[in-house]
Amino acid sequence: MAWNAVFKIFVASLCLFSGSSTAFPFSKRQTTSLDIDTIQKQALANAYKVLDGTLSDGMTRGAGCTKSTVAIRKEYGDLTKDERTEYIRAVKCILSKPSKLPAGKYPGAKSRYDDFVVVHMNMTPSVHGTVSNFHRAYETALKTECDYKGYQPYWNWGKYADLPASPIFNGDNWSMGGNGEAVAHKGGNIGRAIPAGPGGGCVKTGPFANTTIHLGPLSPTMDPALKIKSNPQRDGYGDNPRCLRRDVNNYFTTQFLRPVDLASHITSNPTIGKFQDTLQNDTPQKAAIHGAGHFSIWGDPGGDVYVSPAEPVFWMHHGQLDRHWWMWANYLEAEIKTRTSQYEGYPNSAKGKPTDPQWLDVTAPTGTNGLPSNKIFSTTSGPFCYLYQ
Ligand SMILES: *[C@@H]1O[C@H](CO)[C@@H](O)[C@H](O)[C@H]1NC(C)=O
Ligand SMILES: *[C@@H]1O[C@H](CO)[C@@H](O)[C@H](O)[C@H]1NC(C)=O
Ligand SMILES: [Cu+2]
Repeated sequence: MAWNAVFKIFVASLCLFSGSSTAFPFSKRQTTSLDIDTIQKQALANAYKVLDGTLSDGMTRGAGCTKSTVAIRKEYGDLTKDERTEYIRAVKCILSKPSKLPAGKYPGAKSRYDDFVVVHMNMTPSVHGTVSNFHRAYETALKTECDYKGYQPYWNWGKYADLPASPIFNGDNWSMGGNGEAVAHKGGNIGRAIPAGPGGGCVKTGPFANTTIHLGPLSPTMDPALKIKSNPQRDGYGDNPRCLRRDVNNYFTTQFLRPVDLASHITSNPTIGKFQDTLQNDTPQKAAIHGAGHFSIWGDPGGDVYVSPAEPVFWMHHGQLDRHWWMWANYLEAEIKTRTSQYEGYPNSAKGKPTDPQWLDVTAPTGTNGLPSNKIFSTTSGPFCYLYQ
């Protein structure tokens, strides 16, 4: 499968929100001069108005989600060291719990964490109407199965032009582990040629040093000269123990994920269809945001469209995709109602319906497997009650 086609499914919460190409009466009034911090502030202010009932997003919500109870998801670098330590503990806890998948069916599923990887590998080819709840289900597992007290942090792509030196990847005790060791390797072609980054080897520093990956690879993108072992099964579900590799690089953060790129993507794509397409599809001039985030981490399994959730930072990237969509849907008061209710599935696949169920198999939080898509449009309705700061 081609990279661009396959990568569409990665947009977790976002994948769903594609479609309607109705012309927007407000598009002329939009300005590209808003910066991303202002967009975030406006979105949050509007979201609070929705919660206190002075603005409607068209969703019904129970009395339980209010200004005083709403969870605030934070950027990883904005967490205190104690909060980061608690998040790292919870991720390691999920990594250490037993799988809930049928024994023997997926030999590489060695842990509860791997359940999420298998569910993602299963849903990758089927694209629309499947993934939207995925990173939220992971957050729920951290909380309910590992007693995590915080919320899913996100990685603000625009914040770190020097990504290997960021609090996420700097390799200190409060990071998500360092870059892969520097090894000689070639770049790759992922629809566009990209140069090799400064890593490429195994992660040897920080809390996720020496992490073992079991599933995949299924769609490897690293230099074949690195001789990353093939999976014993063609479907990638066999047990293939190998090190977590990264090639964290600044190729994308310095060209395509700058604050100005993020702000311009939000302000210049007023319809959901354009917003979704431009998020997913590279042009000769620009690498699209979604893949750009994945390939800023790259490595194995980070650069493998099927197996990438086995990279522990996957969830922060998808948290940020959710936030990016949330900002787009909320920053203009007059658009909230329209933008929060749009659903069509993927531009290049059959159109979805708002009632399409969301199947997350053994990773679904209790009582939510098969939830209709229209129950997850707002981050403060249905089973959700969170905002972004
Ligand atoms: C980081 O963690 C390691 C292993 O737990 C420990 O030995 C080291 O002292 C810690 N470093 C700092 C700066 O806390
Ligand atoms: C990782 O494994 C290497 C051996 O390959 C070992 O020297 C190192 O201490 C290990 N690091 C951690 C943090 O476990
Ligand atoms: Cu993705």
